[in-house]
Amino acid sequence: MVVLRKLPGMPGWPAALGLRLPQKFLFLLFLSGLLTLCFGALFLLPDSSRFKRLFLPRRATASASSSSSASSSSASSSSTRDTDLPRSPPAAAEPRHASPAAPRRLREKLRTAARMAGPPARTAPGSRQQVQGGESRAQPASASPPARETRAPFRFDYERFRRSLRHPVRGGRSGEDPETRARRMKIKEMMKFAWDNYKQYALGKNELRPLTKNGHIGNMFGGLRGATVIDALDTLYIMELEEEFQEAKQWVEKSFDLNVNGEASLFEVNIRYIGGLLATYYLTGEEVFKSKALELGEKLLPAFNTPTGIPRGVINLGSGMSWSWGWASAGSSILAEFGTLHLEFLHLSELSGNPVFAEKVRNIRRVLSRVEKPQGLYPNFLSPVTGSWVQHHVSIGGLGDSFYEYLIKSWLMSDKKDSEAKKMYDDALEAIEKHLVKKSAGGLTYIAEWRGGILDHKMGHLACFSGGMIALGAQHSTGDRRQRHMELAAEITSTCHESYTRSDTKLGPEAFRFDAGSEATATRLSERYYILRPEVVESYMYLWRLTHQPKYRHWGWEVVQALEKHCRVEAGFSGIRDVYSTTPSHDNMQQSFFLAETLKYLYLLFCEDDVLSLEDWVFNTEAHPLPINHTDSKAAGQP
Ligand code: DMJ
Repeated sequence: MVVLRKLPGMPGWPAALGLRLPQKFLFLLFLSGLLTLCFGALFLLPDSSRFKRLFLPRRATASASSSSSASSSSASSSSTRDTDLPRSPPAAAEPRHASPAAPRRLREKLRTAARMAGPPARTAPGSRQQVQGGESRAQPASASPPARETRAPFRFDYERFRRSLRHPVRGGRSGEDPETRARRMKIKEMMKFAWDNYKQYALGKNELRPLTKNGHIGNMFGGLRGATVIDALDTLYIMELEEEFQEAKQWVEKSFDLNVNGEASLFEVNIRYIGGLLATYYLTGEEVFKSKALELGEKLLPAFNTPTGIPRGVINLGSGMSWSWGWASAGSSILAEFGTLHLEFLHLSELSGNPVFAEKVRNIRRVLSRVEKPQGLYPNFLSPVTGSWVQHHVSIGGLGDSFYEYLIKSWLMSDKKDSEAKKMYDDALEAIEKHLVKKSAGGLTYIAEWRGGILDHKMGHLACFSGGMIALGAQHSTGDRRQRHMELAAEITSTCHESYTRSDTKLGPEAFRFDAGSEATATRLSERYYILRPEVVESYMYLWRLTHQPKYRHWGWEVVQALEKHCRVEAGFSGIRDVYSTTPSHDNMQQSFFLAETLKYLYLLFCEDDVLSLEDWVFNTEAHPLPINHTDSKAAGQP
């Protein structure tokens, strides 16, 4: 040892002290004991200590700290650490935090500290959650096993997933006619224009204000920024806008901050941010998208701590506090919100190995399948406290819409294994057909809204997604039922097309009515606006893919021309205030879903069917593609 070596010309320390042999021996014994103690004490120093980092290998430092302080790891929650979840035990039985060099008593101490700290940080959000009215039941935020140190880290096998796809994600591109190609290229140009202007004037804000050339933040995303970046990612990728995709990716890597403290819509954060990140991860395999999605998913968990497990609509992403929308009757939760989590949450569990996300949405399913449905219909407001309906308003448009969509898509995404979802979808559609589907005097089929048994003969623009959904579901029925549903899907889509063609701008209003002599037109001033919504072109895309009738491409092209004429402005695309007036009155907002959905569905309408094939993908309600779980290829362990 360096300190005891005799230097030339100098007596050694013990000799200099004039010690005899037995004394020298005792001195050496004392010195080595002292050194061992000092080394052991390193383990008790905080992570930040320079000494600790200097003397201990990195791995031992991290693991010791993660087990000895659950609260500190939750505060700095790194997604990869929290979600590299253990599934099976590792070969070595020794806990990872116990360095072989540490003395036994010290190791005991560390074990005790780890036990007292409890389960890993994943469960922490639930524990600091507070709920309005203090009615939260003691519901663990995580049901996964706490003994992380005895299990191997979970890794999602991305390569295997890619081999399970039946088509290349961006398609094969063979033998298309020049007109289709030119139209697709035009839509790609629109996407580039929308992105470039967002990037130039609003990068890092949630949306672009194209008239005033600045950014909009809004209050839906709880302090999160870059809604347009996240919503645009997979569209840029699919359209092969490589440079623009890299710009968006770089923003996510460098500037996308999840440590925010604000009130967010659980639904919007899920469909736009988590959906967009998950889809981009599956398309590209880039870890950053996965880890951000998982980290954000964890932040949403406290919203589920209610007596029924039905989440509340609003959550503070910093504190975990959650509450219901002020406008929702009697503190209720909204069907289209808590019913539109299933697809994303199953994928969060699939990618993390953490069952907590899947458990949350399975519980929602359980509550919904048990509650009594008036005439077989699902009202839009449910109490998260009692689990019963708060008022009887039923709609396949706003407040209800994507709940139905997620039932049929859950079944498809499960490779047709989730038969409960299929049955709930079939039963709901049957009740809708029986009570809500109507024909106007002029012969247009529409889906009315229902208010405690009384029909409101109105269809919202949002309800126009249902043509595509019903066509998609019909593919898996047989005989009469299949034909009836395909006809219904085509008729609804045609009615929605009418709502566009009957306006002066050839764009459709927010809501249209079938009463007092009106047929597919808005009768109220407040319903005349168009905010770049996708639902009508979404149905064109599905019906094109499922029937190949050219009219759907014609109708899609009409929309492209109308958008160019009435919504394109110098610095992006803007919604308009009145679809019945050709004198432009722009709303100065380029919605993020215009890039996520409207332009993506238009583009796909002019693509070959193998681009994001319906055999491999389901689209979440924000048009972010999530893969179908091909169970046959998994079982066989092959592509
Ligand atoms: C999108 O954010 C989603 O489609 C959602 O389901 C409801 N509608 C908007 C676009 O209109």
